[in-house]
Amino acid sequence: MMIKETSLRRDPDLRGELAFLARGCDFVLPSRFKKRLKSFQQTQIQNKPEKKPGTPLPPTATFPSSPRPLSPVPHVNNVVNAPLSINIPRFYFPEGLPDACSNHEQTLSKIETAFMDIEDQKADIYEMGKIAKLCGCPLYWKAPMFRAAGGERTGFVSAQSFVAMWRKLLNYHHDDASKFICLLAKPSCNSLEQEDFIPLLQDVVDTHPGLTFLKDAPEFHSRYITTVIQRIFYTVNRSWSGKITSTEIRKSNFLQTLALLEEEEDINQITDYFSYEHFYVIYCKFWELDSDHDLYISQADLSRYNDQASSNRIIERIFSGAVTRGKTVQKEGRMSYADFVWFLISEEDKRNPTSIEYWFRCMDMDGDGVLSMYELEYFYEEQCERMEAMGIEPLPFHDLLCQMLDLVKPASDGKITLRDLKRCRMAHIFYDTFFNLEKYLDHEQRDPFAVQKDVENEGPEPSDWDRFAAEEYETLVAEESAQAQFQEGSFEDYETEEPVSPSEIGNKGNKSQIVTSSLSEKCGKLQSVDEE
Ligand SMILES: [Ca+2]
Ligand SMILES: [Ca+2]
Repeated sequence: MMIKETSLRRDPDLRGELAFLARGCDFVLPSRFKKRLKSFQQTQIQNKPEKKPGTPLPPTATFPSSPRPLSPVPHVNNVVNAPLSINIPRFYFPEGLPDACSNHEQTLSKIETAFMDIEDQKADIYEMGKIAKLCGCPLYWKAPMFRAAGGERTGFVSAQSFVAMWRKLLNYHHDDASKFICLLAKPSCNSLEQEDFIPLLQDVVDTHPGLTFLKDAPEFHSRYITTVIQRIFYTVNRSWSGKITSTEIRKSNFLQTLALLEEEEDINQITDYFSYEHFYVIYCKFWELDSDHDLYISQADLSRYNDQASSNRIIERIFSGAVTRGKTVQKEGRMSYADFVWFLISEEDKRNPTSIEYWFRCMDMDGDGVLSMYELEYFYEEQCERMEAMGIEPLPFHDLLCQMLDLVKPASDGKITLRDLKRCRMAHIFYDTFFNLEKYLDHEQRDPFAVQKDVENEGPEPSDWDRFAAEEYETLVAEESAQAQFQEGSFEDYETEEPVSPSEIGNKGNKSQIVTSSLSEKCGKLQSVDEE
């Protein structure tokens, strides 16, 4: 307890200012949001034109514009069973299912009419919001649409260039995921890299009502954007390739969540990807470790996380480049803020599929795709040493191994695979046993039946990450108000019981100037994180 308090006081200024920015948003339990998202997704599905999987699809000939070949099946069967192959309808639509019912020309003429109402028929980024809605797209597609129509170069988009761009897009891209990739990706690319999200997210920062308080703190824009990009890739890029495909977008909830942004004014209710509170927690955790504030942390810095709960051996593995993109970590022995986002979510939510993969990569030291006994023993050794130092008698490795094999029930004897760990739904307990002593001892003290119950109760429950972020946020804000009370005098207003609404910040005269100028001071020294 003592240690935590001192570490939190290390940089009270930034902590205080960040908290100040974040306050004023009503705290909402993630479970409530989950329910909301679910009902929203259901209405989205209901609103979409019916696409029954059983309904025979129109023959390809109806869509001469499609550049994609037919499914390979007819070619394979050509010789052996030609008549049958003719009857197989096309079923592979990488650009989405073409929708014969929608009248593109009607939409395009509506867009042209809308441009007539705009001065000089030139739409700026704000007018583009209306155009996006006319196109049947979520509001926050406006920045990518604006860019795709060449608006970045001239500062506006003409009816002609927009209609030409949109007509071409409609011809080749039939569902939201395919259209979205086409709008954001670099020319002739069919997947999205991290930087492709920047214009969209900058527009969210600039125009979302839940982030207006960030207007006076441009230094924080890139931190927030970096965080959101990492969270998007963490969740959506299931292949770890660094490139998000339309299939990955379709399988994720990203587009639904993005659409939800225009309905929900409180960004903190959108706990997936966008929550400012989640950003705040991640950034504060990093700030605590990054003592010289150059936005990189060393192996020694990272090992201080959560009172040295993680073993040195696992931290060494993280720094060996097992789970990080690019060569910064390996070459210079330092971890960037972006990499820290992955670490933190993985550490605090070991049930998440990406987290299971993250730790598997760390523990699989020889990279053969299985965790062998010698790898388990290597990590358990350090746990034993630590327990002995604390006066706890550790379980002999052999007994522990029996326990773990019983927990994971690997398909093949003595070899634990990624699939085994995902299937057993106990990966969090397995991993903590090998490299997080604090959490291992916690699990040990819990009733094993309670653990089982946890697993059975899965469903609308918030994830371990959502729970962690919510608890940490409350702690951080409570500490910040205690700090504010301590620093009375020039900060009198901070003592009010009610959290200050971010919208009020702009009207606070001198005090807001203190906050933003001191914030700028802190940030001026830091380099932009999104340059990596
Ligand atoms: Ca540093
Ligand atoms: Ca191995």
